[in-house]
Amino acid sequence: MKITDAKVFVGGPAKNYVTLKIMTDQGVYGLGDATLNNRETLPAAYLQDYLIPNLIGMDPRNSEDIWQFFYRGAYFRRGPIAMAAFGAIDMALWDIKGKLANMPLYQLFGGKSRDGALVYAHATGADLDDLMDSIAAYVALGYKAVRVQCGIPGMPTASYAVPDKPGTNNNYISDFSGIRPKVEIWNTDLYMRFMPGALAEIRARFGPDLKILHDVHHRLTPREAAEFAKAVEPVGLYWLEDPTPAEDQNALRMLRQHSTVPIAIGEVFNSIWDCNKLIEQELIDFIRVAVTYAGGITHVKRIVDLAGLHNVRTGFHGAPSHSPISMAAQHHLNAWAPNFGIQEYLVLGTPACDALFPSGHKMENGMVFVSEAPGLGVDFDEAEASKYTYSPGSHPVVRLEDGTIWDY
Ligand code: CS2
Ligand code: MG
Repeated sequence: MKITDAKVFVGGPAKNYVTLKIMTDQGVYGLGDATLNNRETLPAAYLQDYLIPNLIGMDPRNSEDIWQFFYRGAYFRRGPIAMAAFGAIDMALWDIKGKLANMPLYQLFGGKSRDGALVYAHATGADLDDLMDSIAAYVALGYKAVRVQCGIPGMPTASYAVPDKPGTNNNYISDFSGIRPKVEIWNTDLYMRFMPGALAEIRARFGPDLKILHDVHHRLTPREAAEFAKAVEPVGLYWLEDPTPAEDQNALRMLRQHSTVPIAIGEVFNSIWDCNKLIEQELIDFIRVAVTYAGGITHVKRIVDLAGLHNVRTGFHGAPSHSPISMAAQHHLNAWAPNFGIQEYLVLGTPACDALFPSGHKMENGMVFVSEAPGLGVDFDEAEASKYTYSPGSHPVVRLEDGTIWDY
């Protein structure tokens, strides 16, 4: 069996999705997602200029050898651009494998460990009253878990929380904002003084059953993170996410000495080497990698297995920048993984997105039920795709009030 061609599509409704389609001499094709948020043209170019010319003629069933060929054969390894490009190829090859076997991918991983997989939505508010309304609306929709982000009183600008209404896209990152990033100003003291009390009020309002998640978004130093985690311990968070810049794998040691709040990290990681120490030393409770950014299903399965050895559960990233293709791959992993935790679920879910990516996966009452179709269980409509073009966007850049660059 041979790969005969592969095409890359960049564009989509409200998002610059990077979709890979691999064709074979047996007529079976596979789909992959290489969407690296706000840097979409780079994995697309890596695929078009280097990877696809080498793919042609390879046997699509040899997904492990192809992964090793592109990873170890590249010499200069890892990084989000390369791993997103490999990730799309790997997803597409697994999609082909499932179609050849006439099985949904979770069956090839080892079958189902659960029917429904718990998901969480993003509740946001410009102030605490707004946020309470947003949480209440998601609870009314049947969500059992909600991430809560709030505008901070007196904060000069940055709060990465823009009020939205439940069921809409959490488009707090404008994809089509142009190549020059907005500059937001951040003040850690204001955040540290306000947020623990806000989280306590949310717990008091919604009771002990609601799973409350909060994302610090990499903005605290190790000492500040320890102080914050200690202050929020009585709230009983489901998790505290990215308390410190993720690449500093030692940063969580101090936090772990001062608080039992569960820690989730990993959405910016792109290989097992970014997180193996965090997992082996049990400095985290949830690993947040994404199938696109971390080299596809083959590599993420290795990370899930390592995490399982150390009582670390999955909490895959699922921001709006992930297309229904990589979310489908994650739905299959979530159905199988014995150490599944929760899935972030913000896929656009608009009629335009559903038309571009017809999918058999269902979300009901705060749970996702995986498709039983062979392969990924999602398709891609090239006629729909022709309606969209790439339009540059960029994450905001955050500075402190004295001008120091900080973490977005
Ligand atoms: C956020 C991300 O969902 C999350 O946990 O941290 O949405 C993040 O802001 C974006 O993926 C950045 O592109
Ligand atoms: Mg996050």
